[in-house]
Amino acid sequence: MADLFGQNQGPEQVVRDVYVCRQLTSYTAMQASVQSIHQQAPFRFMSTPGGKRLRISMTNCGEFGWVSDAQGYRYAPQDPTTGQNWPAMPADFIQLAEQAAQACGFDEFTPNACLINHYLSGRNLSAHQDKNEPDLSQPIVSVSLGMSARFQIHGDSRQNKALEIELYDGDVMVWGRSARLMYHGVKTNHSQPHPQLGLHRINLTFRQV
Ligand code: MD3
Ligand code: FE
Repeated sequence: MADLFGQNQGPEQVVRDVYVCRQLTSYTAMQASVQSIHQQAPFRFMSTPGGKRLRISMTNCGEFGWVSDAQGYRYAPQDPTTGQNWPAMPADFIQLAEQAAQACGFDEFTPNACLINHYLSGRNLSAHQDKNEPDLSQPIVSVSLGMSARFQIHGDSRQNKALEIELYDGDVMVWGRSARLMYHGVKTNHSQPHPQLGLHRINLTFRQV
């Protein structure tokens, strides 16, 4: 869409194959869709295969959702807490994800899974790789909403010193190709409150699975 970057500088490459598009959207713009998903499939704390409760609550929309339990990590068409299909991916989500991917040089991206994470201030996501997706030639698109957070990009080992980038409401990250399997994490302990969401952060990650 012609106006997508009209008010905006366009994508900035932070490291090879990792892009940030600042202020591409906002919680205000995405709020209705987020709330509708939350009504159908509430945020919940999933458990790791080892039985630990995750510190960040999650839900999903789209054809498949990311699920973690005693059986392991996987993408599943149904919400295990309701037995229902995950809520459909809203049109504004799809449009945002595809346009951000295209602007960063990923033309073929059509997400069919969207994992939605909810953070309270002080909750962190420890360094990990996203490798449950079958086609690693496809990027992931991440949309930050609400309070700010510090992203940590460790590269090919979680032992590496992280490159840090602060993300604010409406910032969109796209990564793929050589960066697709990089270790990454999120810290929220120094976050700035958001005018509407306060010390809450919601992150959408769009994936093709
Ligand atoms: C990988 N979520 O759900 S993606 C996840 O803020 C997850 O909730 C993050 O990691 C969150 O699996 C958003 C973060 C991300 C950002 C930059 C990267 C992953 C990256 C750069 C390279 C590789
Ligand atoms: Fe991740």
